[in-house]
Amino acid sequence: MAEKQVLVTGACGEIGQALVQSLAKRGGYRIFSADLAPLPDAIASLVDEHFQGDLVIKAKYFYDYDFDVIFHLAASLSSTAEKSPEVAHRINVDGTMLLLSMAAYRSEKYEKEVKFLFPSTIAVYGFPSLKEKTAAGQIKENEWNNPQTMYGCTKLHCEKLGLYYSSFMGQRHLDPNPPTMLDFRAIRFPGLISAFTVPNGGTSDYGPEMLHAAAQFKPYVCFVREDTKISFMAMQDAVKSLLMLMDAPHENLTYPVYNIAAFSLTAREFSEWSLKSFPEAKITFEPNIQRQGIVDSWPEDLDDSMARKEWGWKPDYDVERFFNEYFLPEIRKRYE
Ligand code: AKB
Repeated sequence: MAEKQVLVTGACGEIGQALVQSLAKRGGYRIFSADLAPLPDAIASLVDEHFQGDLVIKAKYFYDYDFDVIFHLAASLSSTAEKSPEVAHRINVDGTMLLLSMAAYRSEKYEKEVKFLFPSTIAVYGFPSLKEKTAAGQIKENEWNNPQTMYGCTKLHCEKLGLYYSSFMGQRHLDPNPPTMLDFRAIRFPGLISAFTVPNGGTSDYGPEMLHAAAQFKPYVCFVREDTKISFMAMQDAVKSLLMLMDAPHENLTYPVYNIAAFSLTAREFSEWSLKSFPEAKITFEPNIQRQGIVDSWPEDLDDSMARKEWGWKPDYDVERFFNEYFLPEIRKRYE
């Protein structure tokens, strides 16, 4: 069977590196990548061609390529985006628009299915206060879509653009013989944790930062309150979900934007797990008002029943398995 051509933007980021490794392990793909940075050693040999530079400028080159699948991971994350909202808008929205219109054009012109996988986020949700957040508990995809960050606004907007290009452009859904269109699918990710990479620029970063610091016996000052609670997931589960959604039959997907969830933890519980595993760890809490505000607007937990029902989603790692079978053994090896 011919190899599928896959483009991964943001390939040097945390999800990007883990995804490229999983695609290479699966086999059957020619992998193209794009990122501002050069490819790290961990994935350099797995990629056929790397486009290094600003995606908004590079996107025009992709018209000459025949991608079957695009994983558009490049984005400015929540904390970085609050520092320069206009720059984040350019990266997150302009970059996505250019890729979507390229993929839609190629789909239609060559009557070919192009799958477009988009990582969205819990930042598309927004609660006016902690009272509503705590009362809401697990929330569904269509609830509380009131983002309070530039990152959340741009991700929610891009979800809608993806739906426009895949379903409605030119009102073609009304056409009795609609032309082939790109196939847009999105997952709203919780905070992700990898034992191999450390996050940068996000606000859920306190979880993984604390654990990586504890494993190196470095003191860690946590930038949110101890009672802060949001949803988290192992990086392997995040990558698994992207591959599962890529493989899911189109007709099973009623609305292609899905929550997924694995476990929900407070910052205090993170510190307890850290201290249990690394008793010398030194963790203190000094909330930063802006970053605290961001996570206070995000849900404590997500209802992922649509993903479970429509494409069989189920995480491999609950909190116990995450720590005992993945994170702690790997992190000990890494920092030993
Ligand atoms: C962030 O903190 O910005 C991201 C996210 C939750 O989408 N990790």
